[in-house]
Amino acid sequence: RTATKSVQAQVTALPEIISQDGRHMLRVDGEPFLMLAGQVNNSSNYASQLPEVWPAMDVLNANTVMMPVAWEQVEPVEGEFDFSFVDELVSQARENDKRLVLLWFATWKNTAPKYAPSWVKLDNERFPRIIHEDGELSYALSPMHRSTLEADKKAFIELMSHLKEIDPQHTVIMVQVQNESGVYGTDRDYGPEAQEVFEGQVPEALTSMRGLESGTWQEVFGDDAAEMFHAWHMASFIGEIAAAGREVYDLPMYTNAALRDPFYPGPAGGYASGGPTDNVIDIYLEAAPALEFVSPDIYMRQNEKVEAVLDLYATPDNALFISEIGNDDDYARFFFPSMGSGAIGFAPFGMDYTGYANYPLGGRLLSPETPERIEPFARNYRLVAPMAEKWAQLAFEGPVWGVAEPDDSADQAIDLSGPWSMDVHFDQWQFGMREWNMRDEIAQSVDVPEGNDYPNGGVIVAPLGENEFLITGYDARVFFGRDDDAPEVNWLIDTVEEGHYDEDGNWVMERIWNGDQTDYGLNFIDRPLLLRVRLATY
Ligand code: N0T
Repeated sequence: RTATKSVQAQVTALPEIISQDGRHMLRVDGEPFLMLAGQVNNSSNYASQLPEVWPAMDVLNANTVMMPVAWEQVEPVEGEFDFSFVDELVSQARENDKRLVLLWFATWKNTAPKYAPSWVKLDNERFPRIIHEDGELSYALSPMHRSTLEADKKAFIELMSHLKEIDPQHTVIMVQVQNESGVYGTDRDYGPEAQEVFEGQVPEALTSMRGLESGTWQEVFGDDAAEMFHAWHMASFIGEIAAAGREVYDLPMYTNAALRDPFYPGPAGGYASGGPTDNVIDIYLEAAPALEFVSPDIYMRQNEKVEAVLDLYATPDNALFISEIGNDDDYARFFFPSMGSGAIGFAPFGMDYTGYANYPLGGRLLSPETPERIEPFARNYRLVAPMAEKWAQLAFEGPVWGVAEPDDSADQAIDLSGPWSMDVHFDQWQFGMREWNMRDEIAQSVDVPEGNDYPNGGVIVAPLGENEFLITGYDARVFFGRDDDAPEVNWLIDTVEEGHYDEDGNWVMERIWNGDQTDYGLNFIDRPLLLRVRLATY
């Protein structure tokens, strides 16, 4: 179906992010599109490695593959461009029925210029590095030099012009500009050119956006001056490249963040200073209007931290895209709160068989012999893929909600009369999750569910109309109640329908749940189930 659709829509609408009432949606070929994505390992961007990519992405059930395109690979000699890898990639993606997000690894990749061509990264005169306050030379290139910006921009324009030519059907749906920018080890460039700018006035656009008085960086931002200065100039640099690329070929563009700890960030430079961390998202959006959003790369395994990150990056101004998340088992459950935060996509990192694993950031080595290491992510995509378009539409039109199994679900599983582990309020109704990891004892059992080796459950909910909800998930028992603030009335579960959406987005009922299936909560186990629940008062 995707194939037919994309053929019909050839040369029609460009992929785009649309926003309305503070919610966002990606549209591809004019239709809502949820990126059930996977990102490859860093050095998988060569034709020799592609055979190790597609099979892993198929096991993942991914509809989108995120792939680097390195500056060093497309412009090894200044002014001589080679896009043969891009051509091969795009054609193989079509054969494998995948969309692509290209990652422009250039001036900054994990803050370093390692993916810049040698003629760039070895020429410190023409492409100056950052200088620390004590005069030490940083490994990272400075954003303060036009020569660097112009060189990167020129290559990026070539890439986008080439794409426009070879990809009328929009196999490539989005482009990431740079990768985890910022700098470690210092908070800004203290070189003479940078210092001069630092001593000048903060741009009016920035002070007025933040509602601040004008003045020098030091006057306006005090202790945060260095980081704010660096963020503004990094964002302006990246934004100018994105704008130039979009001018030739207007695909949605974004840049991604090496996160700082949402609760205990510590000083800038300990985390990537000047990158799109949570404290400067607004600066990026202001200085780089050509970027649609900035995205979090999640390598935190605690529910509380991930929830905090989702809240920080899912805002009325910033569409949420999980551009990277660790591919170890226990990260998979964060798919649910991501969807519940209105994410336009989700991408575990390192999803190929090229022989590298970023454990302990992510999981252990993937190979065709270890499909069970992909399965926690694959089963989530299997669950949502049949309703992906519907979900993207619902999340665009109204509130949706999602939750992951807690870090230690054993606590939540024990006490049947105990409090709900988490709850959510929609209008006059309240939902609760309890008893994660149910397997063999489901209905009336008061036994402690056996649980799994790692937390993996989750639930998503979307209201369909008044008193009606769409619910799906895994390994969780869902309860209902009246909202504490709602008037007390008699109520019941009117109907619970199990079903699916057909190709035209119409609901197809398969059966009605009742009796034991609804008397003890709605039980989601380890198989895909989609329920439509109607609550009523009497
Ligand atoms: C990521 C990946 C790749 C809580 C690491 C993560 C990818 C880049 N960087 O495998 O290199 O290209 O975007 C940085 C994680 C920082 C540590 C956070 C500890």
